[in-house]
Amino acid sequence: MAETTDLRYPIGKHQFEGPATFAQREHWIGEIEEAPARLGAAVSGLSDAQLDTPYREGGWTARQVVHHLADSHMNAYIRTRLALTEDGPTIKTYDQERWAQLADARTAPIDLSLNLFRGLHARWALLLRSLGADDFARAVMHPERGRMTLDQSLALYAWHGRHHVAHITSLRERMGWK
Ligand code: NI
Repeated sequence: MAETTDLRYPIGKHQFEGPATFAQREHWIGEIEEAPARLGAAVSGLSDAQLDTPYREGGWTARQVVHHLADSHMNAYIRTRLALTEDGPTIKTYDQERWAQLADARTAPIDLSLNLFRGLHARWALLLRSLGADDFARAVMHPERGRMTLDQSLALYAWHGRHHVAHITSLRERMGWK
């Protein structure tokens, strides 16, 4: 299926090897800062029935997407802190599909994760803004992806936020929800 019509990748796939320039980092940190407001706008006014609609056939519901963003970015934030305070630590992966099937991820009010996401991103951006170029070269060892620098992680999670927000905004558009 062509990328432009693949509902799983509304903004395309992500690829970045790094290292980043100062301007790229500034741009991505800005996206980390803006992500909670974008997510809030994407779900604004949706009913419970709309939130429980899968964004594609067989995909997560909009509600699961919101909770997934909080879960995923909490892991990423902790990995950022591990990279900064330990020497290339090996990180723990998690089964995101199974996390998304746990009861709270399927049914909890989205405000819980919207609030979590807002506080998390505010702290994450504050930390990222305090770092120098050397810090962005620090890394964790991912059991499947190998060495991942903070530059790569920043690029990935800036993309990841926009990627999932686009799942919800494209669902809204296709369904004609105002
Ligand atoms: Ni994701």
